This record gives sequence, structure tokens and C-alpha cells, in this order.
Amino acid sequence: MKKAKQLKQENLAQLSEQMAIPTYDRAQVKIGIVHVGVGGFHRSHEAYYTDQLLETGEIAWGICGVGLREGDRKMRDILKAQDYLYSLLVKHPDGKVENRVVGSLVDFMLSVDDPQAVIDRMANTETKIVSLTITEGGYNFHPVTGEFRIDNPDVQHDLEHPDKPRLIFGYLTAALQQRRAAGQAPFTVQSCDNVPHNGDMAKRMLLAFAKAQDPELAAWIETHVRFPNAMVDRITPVTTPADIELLENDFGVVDGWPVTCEPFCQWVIEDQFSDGRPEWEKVGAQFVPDVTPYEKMKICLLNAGHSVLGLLGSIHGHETIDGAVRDPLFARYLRAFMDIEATPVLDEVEGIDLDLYKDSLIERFSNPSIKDHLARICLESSAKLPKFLIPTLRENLAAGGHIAYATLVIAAWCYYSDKGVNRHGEALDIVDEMKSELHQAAAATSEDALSFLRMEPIFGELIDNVSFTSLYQKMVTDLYKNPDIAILMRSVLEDN
Ligand code: CS2
Repeated sequence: MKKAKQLKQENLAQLSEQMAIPTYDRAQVKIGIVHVGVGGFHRSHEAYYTDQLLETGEIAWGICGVGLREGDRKMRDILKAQDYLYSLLVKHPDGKVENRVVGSLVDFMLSVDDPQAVIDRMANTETKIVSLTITEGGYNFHPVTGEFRIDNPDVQHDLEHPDKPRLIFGYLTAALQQRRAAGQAPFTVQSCDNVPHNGDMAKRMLLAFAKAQDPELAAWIETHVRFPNAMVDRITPVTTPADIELLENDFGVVDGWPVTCEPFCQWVIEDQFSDGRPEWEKVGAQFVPDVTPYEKMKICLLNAGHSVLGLLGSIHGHETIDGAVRDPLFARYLRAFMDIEATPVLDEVEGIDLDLYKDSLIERFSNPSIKDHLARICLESSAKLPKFLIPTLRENLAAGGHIAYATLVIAAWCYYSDKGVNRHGEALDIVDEMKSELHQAAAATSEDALSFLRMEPIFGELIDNVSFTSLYQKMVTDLYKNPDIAILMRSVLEDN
């Protein structure tokens, strides 16, 4: 076999025999988008759509990636060494793997190296959009009140050092300040995170920060900057060494950090932009006046469904989403959760049959080629569950609906946070910004069965809801007596 070739612009033509490569002239591509948070998801989703659009000849929409943390250096270094090119491996359920080199990323900056350069890049009038995948936790909101956490030490730092911010809000504020001072139109701030009303959320958080810094600028931002809401969707597991090997052995290409994803891809965006936008509709995105029903459907069914499988499955000893959903008990539990607890809180979505949507989710979750690890799903649960699952619980409690499926997930989350092991006693790798608070609250369960629910920033007033706490108390007590989660799942299924 021929020696594998390093992924690089100069080797592209030779690699084109094995895989699809960009056919547009990357040297001519202008940077129209600055994207903060270049992880797997950005690269399988927005960068993929944009790459497809560049193929149509719209070369004003290249992407400059930005990393705000030291931890982003590895991604920057790897991508820089391969001229910001990377492989996107689309894995089909029948084992077929499609591979395309994505070329829409044309630069990458690390703010920790030069904060002013990042501010200037955003402020440059060529930048029409600053898009974000900063994760649910990156918005710095209080999970219960929804307020901006102004007391966060990093926010305080950014208010004192506007030219050397640490968080996204400091960068956006500084760049928008430059645009305003120069009498230029602002860029659009486009969130691509799994947060309900992600654009409104980005707006509220940015305004809270900007107000604390310069109320006049905040008023200008409020009037002139657009923050389209969007529903984003493509399952993108963490890249593994096996993916890198597959590329080298089967495609003859050396890529330090490829991305793998499922074939399905969806992006529904509200059509409101401050300074123009790419015609992403030419390559499959949907522009709509109001994204609310789409995003609620996706978050309450897909993301919550993931969390249901993630937490229950971790305790049971499952490792991946496809493994969990191929277990008949988990498949039944997931479907019943979707039908009995999630569907009642959803609105009609024009053109979408919810039953078919749920079938398609289960099919997507079952894709055996996508090894989506439960560890990724459970990562940062303290930021995810208050967006994915707890609102459904609250709505059902208020309407007198069913809550047992979701309540068992909360009890499982407590056990998981306390013990950090599955039912066989094997260690689970818990990664969460609030790991120690979660552990502390959960560890007091044997003395006070409701101690986990006393975490006010997560559960708020739910601690006072007796319908919920009495059911939770019974479940958590049973789980602590016998961590065989399958018994409790069966009993929820029988009772409901
Ligand atoms: C997952 C999402 O992080 C999670 O818990 O539910 O990353 C999910 O895979 C994506 O939103 C799919 O679009």
C-alpha cells in the first residue's frame, strides 16, 4: 500500500482520488464568519453547510475559527499544520463511510495569544457574522432565574480589563464598540448551541454584560444587532484514535483531528441578520420566521432522550447510545418517555409528523456505526438537564401530567453524582463544572433523601413540590438500596 499523505492544501489534488475535496479556490475565500468554539459539532454542522455553499461559488463566506481557552491550542495547532483542512467522515448505519475534506475554515486564532487581534478580526467590516458554539454552560446564566451571572469572577475580570477579556461577552462587546465608534453596521451574533431560544439567550446575556460596561453601547446593540434563534442538529461523537487510523488505512490520509458524524443534518434558522447572510438555504438549511416549535421539539425529544439513555444507561453499564437503544428495555423506556412526558409539552410543528420524528430519532440513535459514548452525553449534565429535561418536568407538574420517567432520571443523576460507578461498581468518568457541588449534595442522600434536590441553582422551587419530591424520594431510596436501575425502569413502565 502507498504511504498515507498528510492532509494539506498542496496534497489535496493527490488525495482527490480517495475522497471528495473542495473544488473552490480556497485562496480566494474571504472571511465573512468568525466562529467561536471550534469543536466537533461546529465542524460537522455550520462549517459543513458553509463548505457546501462555497462549492456553489459564494466565496465571501469563509470561516475564521476562534478559541477562547488555552485548551483550544491543540485543535488550532493541528488544524494550522494542515492548512485548516479536516476530514468529515459521515458514517451510515450499513457501515458505509463517506469522506469529504472540508475547506470552509480558512484561519484560526487563539484569544489567549492575542486578544486584540481577535477583537479586531470581529470588528473588521468583512465579518458579517460572529457565530457561537460555546456549549450550554458558556452563556453564563443562572439555571433557575435565567439571569446573567454578573458575580462570575471572569465577568468581573472582563469588566475591569475590556481589552483583554476572557469570556465571549467581553469580545463581542469590545468588537461591537469598535464597529459603533467607526459608524459601521454591526455583525450578527448567531448562536448554534442547544439552548432554547439560543439567539434570545445570547442577546440577553450580552446585553447584561454590555450594560454593566457601557449602557449607551448596550442600547445601540439592542437596537441594531440581530441574534437569530436556530435549531441545530447532527449527532457528532467524540473523535477516536480508531477514526484517525481508519482514515490512514482506508483513505491514505493523515489527519490529526478528523470529525465523524451521522448522515442526518438539520439547521432551522430565523431569518434576521444585521449585515447580510449566506444563502445556506441553497445547501439544505431552512429559514423560518419563528424557530420555537422546532427547537422545543428537538431539545425535548432528541437531547432529553439522550440524557435519559445517558444517565440510566451509565448506571446500567451501557457504554454507547446505540448499545443502550438496542437494549429492548431502554428502547421501550425511551419511547414511553417521549410519548407520555415529552410529547404533551410540544406544540404542533408545521410539516412534521411527531410520530415519524420520534421513529427517526430512535433509528438515528441505533446507528451502529456511530459510537456515541454515554460519557459525552453525561458531560456537563448540570448545564444540560436544566435545559433539556427539567422544564418538561416542570410543565407536566403544572399541568397535572406524567413525571415518573423524568423523575427516575433525576434520581439516577443523584446516584451517578454520588457514587461515580455503574451497578457493577465500575468507575464512571464524570466531567462537570459543578462536579464537586453535585457530589456533595448527592452524598448527603442517605441522611436526607431530598438533599440532591436542594441544589437551588438547578432545581429551584421543585423542592417544594410534594408530587415530585414524594415520587423522587421513593425512587432514590429504592435505587440506593439496589442500584439495578432496570428494576426501577420496569416498574415505571408498568405503572404508566
Ligand atoms: C447531545 C447533543 O450533548 C448532548 O447531550 O444530546 O450533543 C446532541 O448529540 C446534538 O444536539 C445532536 O444534534
